[in-house]
Amino acid sequence: MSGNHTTAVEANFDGLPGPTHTYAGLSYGNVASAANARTPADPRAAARQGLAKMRLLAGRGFVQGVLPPHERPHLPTLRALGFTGSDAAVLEAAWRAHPGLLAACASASAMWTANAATVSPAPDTADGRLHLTPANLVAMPHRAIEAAVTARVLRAVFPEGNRFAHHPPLPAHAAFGDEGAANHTRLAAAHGAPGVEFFVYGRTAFDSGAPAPTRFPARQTFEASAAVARRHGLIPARTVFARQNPALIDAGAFHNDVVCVGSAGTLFFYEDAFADTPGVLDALRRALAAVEAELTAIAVPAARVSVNSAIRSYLFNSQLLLRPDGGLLLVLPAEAREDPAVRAYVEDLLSSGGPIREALHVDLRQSMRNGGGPACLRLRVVLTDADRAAANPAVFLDDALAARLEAWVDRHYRDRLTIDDLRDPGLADEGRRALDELTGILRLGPVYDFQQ
Ligand code: SUG
Repeated sequence: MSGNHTTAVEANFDGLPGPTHTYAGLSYGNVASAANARTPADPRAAARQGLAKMRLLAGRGFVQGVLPPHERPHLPTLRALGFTGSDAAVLEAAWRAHPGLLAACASASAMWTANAATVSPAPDTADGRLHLTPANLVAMPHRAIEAAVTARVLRAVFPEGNRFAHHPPLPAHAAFGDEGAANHTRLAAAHGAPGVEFFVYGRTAFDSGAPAPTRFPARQTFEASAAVARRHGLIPARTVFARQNPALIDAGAFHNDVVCVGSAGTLFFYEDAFADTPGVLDALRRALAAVEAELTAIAVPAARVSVNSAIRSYLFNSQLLLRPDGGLLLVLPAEAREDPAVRAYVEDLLSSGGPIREALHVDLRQSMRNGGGPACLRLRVVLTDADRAAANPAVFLDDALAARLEAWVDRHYRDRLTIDDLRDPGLADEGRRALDELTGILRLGPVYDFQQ
């Protein structure tokens, strides 16, 4: 480990599933979202499962933050679409126009904070500040409406100034489609050491010759990834771009984090994750050599785990956390224990003598049924001691905050919701009351439209 680095921690900021968590089949190319479309959801259980994961990891000594749900149904979007009158009239007219339209404006999808932003920590940037770009999420209408409030929330957590630099979302066009940290991985000898930033994209907008998926959409473009790297002031020799294997996007890997996760010097991935996997590993090795770090590449062979098992079990959508003793902890969804091939692979992995030494399985079934595993629910933010001191202290989870949030969920959330319920104006009122109280608990200030 090189000596010339500051002390830093990796904080995981989990999104809290919101009171309108539903299964609306909104994400074409996300097989879980399609498979569970229109089945009833349990928003209270979704939020409790998310909080239980946060509590577990905070209890293990990992720095855990919490990010709030967004206001849903989002009446300002519905009004911008031309629906007028009282909230009840707007909701009813939107429902009649198309239930899917109302469902898109009511989705609790902001819970998947791996898509909230791309974050480049201080040791990687030219000006030594932590840079954030909220993702524009233009590929899906229900997600594109997240960016504005995400930007406000991130500013309320990381005050702009000499520690934190906020960029606006990229221009809202498919050529610059940006899905945030789900397609971004940071590798480094230690959290506080200079690192390598690894961007994975699904297609190029200005090079029609490059193979693209044929069945499902590639949400992230090279142009978006390159723009984020430029704005964040990343060092080119320590930045690697890779094209995702289009066949895997067509099999349901709608983000790179469905087939790959990395932490410290370890990259854990499906063997065919990239269009040119040997080339990607070479580029990562060279870039890591520039910061005196080494790559441990753990490729899971198709002969051990089929693509379908990988995607159904969400083996790779796990969190890879660096323990104080240098070992890595893999936080997997419970579904990974239920697939015999995946379960056997993980057992072998833990006894192989490699860097991944421990596995924890967590029940996130409510989120998983929409294609969101442990890794989707969290945004990683490497914070130096000075950054940590400058961040909003009220969003870091300890037992007291966890208990307060659990009680808040129990007070405000329903335990059953179908998309038919989304037109109930009472649900919109309940949501605003809950979020108003939450901004007080997390000391965020007025981040929602209804508070402006
Ligand atoms: O964007 N699902 C999300 C899941 C996001 C997972 N994030 C990461 N892989 N990092 C999506 O596809 C489904 C909502 C619905 O169908 O109701 C949804 O938006």
